[in-house]
Amino acid sequence: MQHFTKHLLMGSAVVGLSMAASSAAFGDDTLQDVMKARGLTDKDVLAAAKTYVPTGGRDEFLAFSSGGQSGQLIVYGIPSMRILKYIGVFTPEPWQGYGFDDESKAVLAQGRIDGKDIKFGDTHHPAISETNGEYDGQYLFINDKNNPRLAVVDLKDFETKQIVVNPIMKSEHGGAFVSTNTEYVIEASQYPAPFSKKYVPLSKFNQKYRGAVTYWKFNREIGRIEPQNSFTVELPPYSQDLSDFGKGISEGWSFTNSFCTERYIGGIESGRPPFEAGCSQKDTDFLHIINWKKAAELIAAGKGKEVNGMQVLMMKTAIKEGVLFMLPEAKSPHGIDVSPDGRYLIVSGKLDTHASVYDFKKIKALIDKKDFAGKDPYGVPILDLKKSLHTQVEVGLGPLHTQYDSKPCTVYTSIYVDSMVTKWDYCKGKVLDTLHIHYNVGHLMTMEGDSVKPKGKYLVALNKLAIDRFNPVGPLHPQNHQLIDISGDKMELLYDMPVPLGEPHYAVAIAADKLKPKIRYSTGWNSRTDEKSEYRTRPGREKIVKKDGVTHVYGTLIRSHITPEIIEVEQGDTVSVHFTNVERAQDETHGFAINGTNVNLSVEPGKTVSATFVADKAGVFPYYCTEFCSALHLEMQGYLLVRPKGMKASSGKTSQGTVYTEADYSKQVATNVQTQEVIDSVVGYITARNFKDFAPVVSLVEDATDQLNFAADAKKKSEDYAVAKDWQNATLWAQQWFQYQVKTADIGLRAKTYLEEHGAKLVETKD
Ligand code: K7E
Ligand code: CUA
Repeated sequence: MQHFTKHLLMGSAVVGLSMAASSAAFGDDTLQDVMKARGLTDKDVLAAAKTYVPTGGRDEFLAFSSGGQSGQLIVYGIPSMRILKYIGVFTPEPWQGYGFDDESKAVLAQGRIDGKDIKFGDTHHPAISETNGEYDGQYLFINDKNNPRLAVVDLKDFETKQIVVNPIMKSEHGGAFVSTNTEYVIEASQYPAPFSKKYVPLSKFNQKYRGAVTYWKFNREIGRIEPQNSFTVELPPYSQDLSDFGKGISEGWSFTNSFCTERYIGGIESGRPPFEAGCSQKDTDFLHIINWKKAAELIAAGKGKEVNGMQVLMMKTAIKEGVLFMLPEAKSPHGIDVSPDGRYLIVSGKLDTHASVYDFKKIKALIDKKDFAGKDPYGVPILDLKKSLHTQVEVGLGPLHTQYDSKPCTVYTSIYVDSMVTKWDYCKGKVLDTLHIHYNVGHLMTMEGDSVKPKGKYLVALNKLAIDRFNPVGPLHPQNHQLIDISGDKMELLYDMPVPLGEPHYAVAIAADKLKPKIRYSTGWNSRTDEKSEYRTRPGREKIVKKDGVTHVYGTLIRSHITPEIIEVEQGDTVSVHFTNVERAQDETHGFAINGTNVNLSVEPGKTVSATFVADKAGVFPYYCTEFCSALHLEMQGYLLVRPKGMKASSGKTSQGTVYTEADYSKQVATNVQTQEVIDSVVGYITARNFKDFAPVVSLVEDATDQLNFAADAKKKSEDYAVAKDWQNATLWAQQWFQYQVKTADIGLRAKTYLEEHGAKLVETKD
């Protein structure tokens, strides 16, 4: 024990020594030696230096990448490409307890479709909330293509707060994209289907199948989508694809492209040429141009029709009121990307070699003059392609997505078939540079590239195939995100990052300093509803109560114990455990898992989470904390005892462990007195410095003070027992007193280290 305390005190000194030793060994190698030994070129070393973030350092940007079929989000830093977090969105994520505690289960349950739990999500496009067209770092939205759903993630704690289900679509690809002040989040359907849930034969495709684009109303005050204030515009049964909102001069408009405007229906099994052949007969498909501001007004004026609880502006009304227009675009387009000033729309046809730049000024003039080239089969006015174009540029074979640089007129387009990125000037219409990519690039991402003020600097190519880029790990390969330096005239490839979590279609990156996530929750917080939990519990107020047939356990978690330590119920009881993490220290998450029950909680400081289950089997079920939270983490344990139905609770004595004597008591007290000296010296160090200037240290000090109060409490108990000569209890409480001291010392040392590393200054003492 004494040794342990000393070790705690020495902690920082020991680390210091070993670092000195290893840097000496490191120092024997010159950079040249290392380059030679590892076969690195000057270019490699330069790339390494550009991406390396020294230990303890921070990245300049954070990227939020779709986790594809995993239904999750991946958060990583740029330029280091270090993965920081996965965020559970449409699927359970055990580490975060997402989908295991009652609070987050309620979020996932919002994503049920017709009462059915959907166990995966096909996430494609994340979008960060915007204020005046700039990323504001408050919220993030992401879509599920397979089951048309949209999720809201709050960037205050990087947690999923809401899932909404689109009630009329059967698939959805053109989301999520936000309007310039995040009034709406757009979601466009992909594969045409009837709005109803009924069977409709394919022979009725043209009449009964439809596309749609939904504008989900976002209420920033409460951080939630309001389905009752959202609406949809009905579209022809084309396969609508990606979308984007207008801004600047195109503010109030949105754009959605489409493929298979042939409305071709395959059927290889019955001898018909397949979809892929029939869906690319025409040379052009249609960009849908929608005046969403006007559509919103029409809905507000009662011109919508309710379909499955959703307000829909039917095509007929949309055409009559001048809300919907079509613009031809080169064969099988994919991305539509609006320029930062909102004037230009860049679209590329996957089966073409060109990127087309449309000029919204020209489009708007044609619409205002009602200068149309024709109508589609549903009566939607079609604008003239040539009259709307600014320019077309040959960028390569299979162009997909375009991203904007901070440099004027500069864009990057992913070229799928040629496996390259083309940098080009969309004002002058000329190619500036190309870079070979490994392999088959999908989306590209520049820093804050979808905003009105792209930040340039880096480009990430989100590649579909990794093939031979990494150590082989079986037939299923990771995806590859390639980091490219775009600060100079030539693009430079810097780094390959394997992404082992579904196909990450798209990602968005934001300047890291715009994000201000919280360090801990205010105590007793339900993070999923963003309010105080009705089950919050203060230390000392833990209890087990039976109410309406449910045994509620109101517990707390703090280093290093779970209160209560024993939960006894009767077989068949419904048990609802509620745990509040009462820690104030940063990063002191506790887990809580019970054997055989699927109960698995992650309880971050301040959070209250619950798990409700039926104790259907009699037996003994240990529970414990799943996060290595302190030296006595393994002792953070307890038992759930489930008595067979009808059996009386046992009143027998429990095992007390070792039998203690007065000598044991005195020995423990001596250890505690020495430990206290250690604590006092750490406290002395901290209080002699301007620790109040460091918020994290202030929390640690508060936390340590709590622990010291607990220690004082245990000390008092041990002394009372000693007076009564009950050496058993006196020694056990003296040991508990020591446990609290150890925690105090642990926190104290963390505070001391923080002060040392952040240049705290000595303050004048008044005595
Ligand atoms: Cu091109 Cu869904 Cu945006 Cu995949 S999508 S790449
Ligand atoms: Cu708490 Cu381990």
